[in-house]
Amino acid sequence: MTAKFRPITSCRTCGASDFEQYLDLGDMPLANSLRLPSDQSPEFRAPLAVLFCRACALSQLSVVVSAPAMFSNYVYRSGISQTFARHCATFAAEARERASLQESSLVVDIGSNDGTLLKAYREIGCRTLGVDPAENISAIAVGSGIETINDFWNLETAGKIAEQWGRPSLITATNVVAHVDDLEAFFKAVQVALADEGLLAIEVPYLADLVEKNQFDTIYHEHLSYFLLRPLLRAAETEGLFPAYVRRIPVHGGGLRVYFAKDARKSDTVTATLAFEEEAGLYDAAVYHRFAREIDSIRKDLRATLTRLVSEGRRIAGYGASAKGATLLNSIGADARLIEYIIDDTPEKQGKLSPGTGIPISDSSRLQASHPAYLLILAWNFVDEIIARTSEFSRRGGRYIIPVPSIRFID
Ligand code: JHZ
Repeated sequence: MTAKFRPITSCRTCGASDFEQYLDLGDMPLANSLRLPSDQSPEFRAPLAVLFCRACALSQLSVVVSAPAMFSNYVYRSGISQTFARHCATFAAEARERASLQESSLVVDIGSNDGTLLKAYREIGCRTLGVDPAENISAIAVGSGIETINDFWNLETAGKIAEQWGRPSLITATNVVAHVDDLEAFFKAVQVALADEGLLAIEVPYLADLVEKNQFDTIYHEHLSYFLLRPLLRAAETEGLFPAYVRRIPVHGGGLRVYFAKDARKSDTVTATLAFEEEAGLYDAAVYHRFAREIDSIRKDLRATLTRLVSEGRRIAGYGASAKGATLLNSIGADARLIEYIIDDTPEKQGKLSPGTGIPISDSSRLQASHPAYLLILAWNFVDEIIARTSEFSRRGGRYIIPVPSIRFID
């Protein structure tokens, strides 16, 4: 599918056109567009820059890449990490209480991927239904018994669900809302499908964590918005969805989990989170300009350290061909001379090349056979799990490099 992009002209949540750019990572390939070694066609690239909306403080990319090109065939599978599967189980237990789910309750997951989250709801006895635009990944979910509609979330899909399956007591969307260009249509469709007493529970990466922990690599074309609670509430409230409860979650480096209901409720958690954002200066552009300056020096440090190690004859491999890894590697101009290969346990990624850098992606047998001196952990959100998986590498004296918040070595 041919990718296209268009510049944004107004803010996704408030409609204003008063932007201030604070980060420019240059033209970048699509983070999950892995290539076959035989593919000689020119690689698609689009600007990767972040704008701050002076009116409502939503950070957002300066361009929107066409969604079908990014999501109709997908390589990311949420079930590869056990840490994430455990996170889904605790989320399901919490949401069961909050949404008073019964055995017969229907749970719909938007962007259901391989069905990992819905399996947790199936475990607690609910009826489940996934919605996901990726044909290949939906087929994996269906293969493991998770009924899935292979489509984007929109009014048509929502209407079809309400008519054919009934209105869900809980709709979930984890790591989806940041990927959505038309938030109005997204929340409108939730409003149509959701039972009157039902809840929408979403998880989004939190901009407060991104800035505090220098997670610049989580910026890529799929992530159109970088949310604070305030602009997120504004978008949902416009469509009659009101916050019932919010909390910070540790997964993927730090996010927000927000429950929305159709009736306005008072929540101390919402008041406290908004107060925190105000006090932390997150509604002011200055904090983001500071962040951007820090990112510049982190990229330089990382590039210099890796280059020095290689010039001293040390071999470096990567672990986790994550989307954020693509931003990180491209932002330091890495190629296979710097990072020899990347290990990833996702079958869909193996045998392909990391976008922009051309670094080959292999299964873990290559690590055992080739003994690099260092492993650069590109999925730093799962550092403990990856270290546990590669105990043989460290037993032989291999060292880990963690790139963010700033370069750090682990023996
Ligand atoms: P991981 C994805 O980003 C894409 P990515 C998406 N756009 C999004 O929003 C975020 O998730 C939340 C591999 N791995 O999860 C699996 C192993 O091989 O950090 C993945 O390829 N072995 C939806 O891609 C990668 O690492 C392991 O033991 O940045 C991790 O990618 C573990 C733990 C991971 O998300």
